[in-house]
Amino acid sequence: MEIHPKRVHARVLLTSVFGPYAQDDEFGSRAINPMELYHNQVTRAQGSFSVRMFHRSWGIMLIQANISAPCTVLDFPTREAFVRELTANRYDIVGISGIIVNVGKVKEMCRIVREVSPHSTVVVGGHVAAIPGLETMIDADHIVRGEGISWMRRYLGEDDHAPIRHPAIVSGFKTRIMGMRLPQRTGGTAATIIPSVGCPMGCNFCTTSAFFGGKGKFVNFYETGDELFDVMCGIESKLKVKSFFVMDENFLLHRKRAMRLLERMKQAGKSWEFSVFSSANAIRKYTMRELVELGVSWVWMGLESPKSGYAKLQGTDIGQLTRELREHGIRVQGSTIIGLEHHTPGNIAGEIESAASYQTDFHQFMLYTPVPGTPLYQEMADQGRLLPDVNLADIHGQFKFNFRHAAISRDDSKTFLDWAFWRDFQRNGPSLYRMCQTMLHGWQRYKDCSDPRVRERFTRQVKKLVGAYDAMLWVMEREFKKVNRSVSEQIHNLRREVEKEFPIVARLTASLLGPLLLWAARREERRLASGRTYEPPTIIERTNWVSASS
Ligand code: B12
Ligand code: SF4
Repeated sequence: MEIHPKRVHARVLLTSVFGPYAQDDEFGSRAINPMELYHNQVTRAQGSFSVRMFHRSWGIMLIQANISAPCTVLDFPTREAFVRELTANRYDIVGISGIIVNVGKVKEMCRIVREVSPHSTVVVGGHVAAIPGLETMIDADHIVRGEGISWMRRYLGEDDHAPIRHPAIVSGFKTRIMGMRLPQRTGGTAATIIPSVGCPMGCNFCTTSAFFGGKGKFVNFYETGDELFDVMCGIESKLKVKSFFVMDENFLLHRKRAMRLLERMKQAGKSWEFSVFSSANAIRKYTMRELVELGVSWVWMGLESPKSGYAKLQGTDIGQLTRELREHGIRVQGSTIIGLEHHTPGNIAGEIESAASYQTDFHQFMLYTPVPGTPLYQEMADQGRLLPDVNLADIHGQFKFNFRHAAISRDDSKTFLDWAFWRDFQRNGPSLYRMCQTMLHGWQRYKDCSDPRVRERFTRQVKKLVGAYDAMLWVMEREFKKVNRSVSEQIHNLRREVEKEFPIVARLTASLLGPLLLWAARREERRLASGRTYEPPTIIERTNWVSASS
């Protein structure tokens, strides 16, 4: 492979695509695609109860941490900030990270580099690279498919097999709930850990699996539980966290690694907690006790559909699994696909109803979507079922079908998707309420647990429940009467249960903080109704920079 002539002395700029994001524009921004995970695809129908926060662009942060060249990460720039950075510093390499929906922005950024920094080598990476024929659509020198750390190390003449250094990443920032910005306390937000990329299960629609090799393949950054434990200890002491968002498509699938991590945690008395992604069959490899001891407190699980034939669901009673997890204090985020091949206008309402009946804490709904680079895309292309003229910016599963479905029209696909989000909210109440319910169950079950690490974890959680969360319940109980009176009564009962456990503190916070939150939530509803959106700030971080200026 070609190596950059300046090797590790090359000056590198790594950038995400430019904003603003939550508005329709000619570069592919879409109002329905804000840079907010939950509000984009999970709690978007929940109004002021939606959980809103931003996440950094972890791919480029990881690359930056693993090269010794002078490097700037520019996250969430505006076009002006991008031009300013390019002209203020002479960059040898400009690396642009994007996903498929952002191809229009990637194209524009390549154009800008050629115009204002013509000596720079342009490298494009991230999921946008999965678009067939991308080289004819954008003006880049290198398009990198798959894992980027090893590519960048090779390009700079560094050892691409060197151990991966994990940056200390605060998982989310500028969190906003019920119209209030939560304070960003040190250690108050989980750290992101990325043990691997890709997933060996290879479901036909899955873009993350396909991008890193597909079925049977994935790239492990940390092979063993010992390595992971050491990385987490480092991050625990840097960020003062006990909670980790484990960004690994199927963390629990690697049982040996997880169990070794647990062993080390027990030896060191670590009361950590983990938010993980996992398939149902991987969860089933563990007993509830093992999951609880490991600190799994939130699990994102693909449910797809009761009638789908995906291997990861086989032999699992999803309703029972969800109930069981929640009873053990593990919050469940389900993910259901709308518009699978067997769906019809006649059966889709029933499928949505059964998804909502699982009563997960959070529920993501996505349209069945052939995304370029996946086996499903190829299949649809071979069958001539891809719809022509669908803008790449609209192929992401939160808008309308990009293929001809046997029974459901493109316009109806959006109606069903929107209905699914609404029905889950209206039937089960705000996710914040459901989460409180799970937290209380966990605490009631484990407050006297023989393992002090587990006791400590649930005590930590319940402190939040007794404080601000109880005040939120007070507001939700009032506001939800308008949506579903019976859910409002259930919220009332939960509040009574919390107050029974903690009579003085809970009542006090609800009565002091509740009215303020109610006012803020109503103000937020008015703002949202008038079209208010939120954008992440531009962030600039430099590494190895002293040597760059000398
Ligand atoms: C965090 C996240 C977000 C964050 C945004 C973070 C950000 N600052 O951009 C939020 C929640 C806001 C978000 C939003 C959306 N997301 Co998103 N997101 C993710 C998620 C869960 C993790 C990304 C991540 O950090 N992975 C770990 C890092 C290490 O991997 P990586 O980013 O792929 O980076 C590696 C390589 O790609 C490569 N690389 C990356 N950049 C570069 C740059 C260069 C120069 C080089 C050489 C290499 C390189 O090297 C890295 C290390 O190996 C992924 C799923 C996943 N598991 O990856 C989806 C994912 C990226 N999102 C996706 C989508 C579709 C969306 C949305 C459209 C929402 C939706 N409808 O689904 C919006 C778009 C928002 C917008 N306006 O741009 C899809 C992309 C599909 C595709 N093929 O393009 C993914 C893959 C999820 C999925 N399976 O559908 N997302
Ligand atoms: S189990 Fe999940 S992450 Fe793995 S291939 Fe299937 S959809 Fe993708």
